[in-house]
Amino acid sequence: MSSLKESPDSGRNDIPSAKEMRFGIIVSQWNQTITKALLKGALAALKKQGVPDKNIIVKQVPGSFELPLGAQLLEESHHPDAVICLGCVIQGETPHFDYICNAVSEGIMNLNLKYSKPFIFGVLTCNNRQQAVDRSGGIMGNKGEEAALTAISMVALKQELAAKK
Ligand code: DLZ
Repeated sequence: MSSLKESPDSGRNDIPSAKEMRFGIIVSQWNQTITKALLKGALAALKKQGVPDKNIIVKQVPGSFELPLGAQLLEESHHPDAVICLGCVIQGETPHFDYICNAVSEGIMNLNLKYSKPFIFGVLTCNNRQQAVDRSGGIMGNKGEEAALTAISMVALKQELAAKK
């Protein structure tokens, strides 16, 4: 990983095997140069941890605002172990940014609790395009990759705690 700053996933070597896990990825088309790079990072991380291609389904939505519904539809149609939501919202001149960020973060959090399943917030919320470039495979790492590792960790936690029920 190339991240300069410390993050929960920096230098991790405790990521559980994900060979049997199944993932949905929902990715926004807005700022798609950035979101494609996030997707690339997420797919690379899942494959590195042993997830076979057949266990990954990727679907697109028009913008980040649509991520929660897209994630819910993916959950209801495919029942993956986790859904990774990827998007990029860049601050403009109007309060649109705040409305989208608040709606998406709350929407994704609600899905976690509604389905008792990890829905990962892999959405960049940036003040400018450079910040987004830096976080999608640049000097600040790739947040898509981090989102994928977080998804694996949360699926493993759910499996571990389910076994104790
Ligand atoms: C409308 C809009 C704007 C202004 N900016 C972004 C953005 O930076 N990132 C993003 O993912 N989507 C943006 N959108 C689109 C909204 O997410 C949504 O697709 C539309 O408002 C239609 O619901």
